[in-house]
Amino acid sequence: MTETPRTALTIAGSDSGGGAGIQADLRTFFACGVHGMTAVTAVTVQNSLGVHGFTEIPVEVVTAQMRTVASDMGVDAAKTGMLATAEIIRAVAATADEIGLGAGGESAPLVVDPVAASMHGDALLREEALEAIRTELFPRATLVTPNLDEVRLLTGVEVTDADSQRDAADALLELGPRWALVKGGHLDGSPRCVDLLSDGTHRIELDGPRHDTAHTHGGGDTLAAAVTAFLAKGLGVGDAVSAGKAFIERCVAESYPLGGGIGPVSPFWRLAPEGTPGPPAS
Ligand code: PXL
Repeated sequence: MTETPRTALTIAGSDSGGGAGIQADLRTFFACGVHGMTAVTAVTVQNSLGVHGFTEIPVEVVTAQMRTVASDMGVDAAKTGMLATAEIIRAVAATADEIGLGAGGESAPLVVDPVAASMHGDALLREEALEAIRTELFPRATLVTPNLDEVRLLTGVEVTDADSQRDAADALLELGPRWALVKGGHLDGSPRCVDLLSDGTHRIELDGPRHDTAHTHGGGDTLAAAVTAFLAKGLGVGDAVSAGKAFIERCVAESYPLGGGIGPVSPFWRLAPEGTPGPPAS
């Protein structure tokens, strides 16, 4: 018998292709050494070429998953990903308060990754649900981690440079989260990827290399999940985001082609630094 590890809960959608959503979160939690638990919100039908559709899980089943793991196993940190509908968002927010997640609850940090669409541009959120993310979820978040498209949808700020990145962080913080991370990875033309983490008082610039790869499926989920894992292990937000950024950089550098479209980022390196044993895949 060994010691019980820290626990992390992801409240998110399933990606049948295994590279994003719940599947990315679980493999990241595992690679970062925490026990992963899930509240599935929706099941997508997708492969590397795109999302063919999704079905949401009945709202009472989503909240029951949250309550059931929290009451028995405990949650050291949680994250939200694809939440699909305003009804699910409202129920997740209320249940987060009830089980002690995020600012409205008592103790466990809550990372909100406001997933709106896949990399192919396929919607993962019903249109009326954006407002519920703003009003129900953001005020409860310890940290929000939108990509630049989600920043624009949520705040109207178009991030094109360092100044607008700061404006975006301020606009996100006005919606109520304790911290906002504005990622710079998608700023075209820059050889570096400078992310901005702010709580309104502290502005921390996180600088890293930008890897040119087409295979970045699940990148946002993997970063948010790694930060959640490090928060579960007891790091503060600044340290957890720095550790998460170091983790995702390597996952992007080691992403792989799979199928005919966008392949996933990969946490394999963390488990088998010398290369995965066994015969090559093809
Ligand atoms: O990467 C965002 C994301 C989150 N959750 C699910 C997804 C995707 C992207 O495709 O499918 C279920």
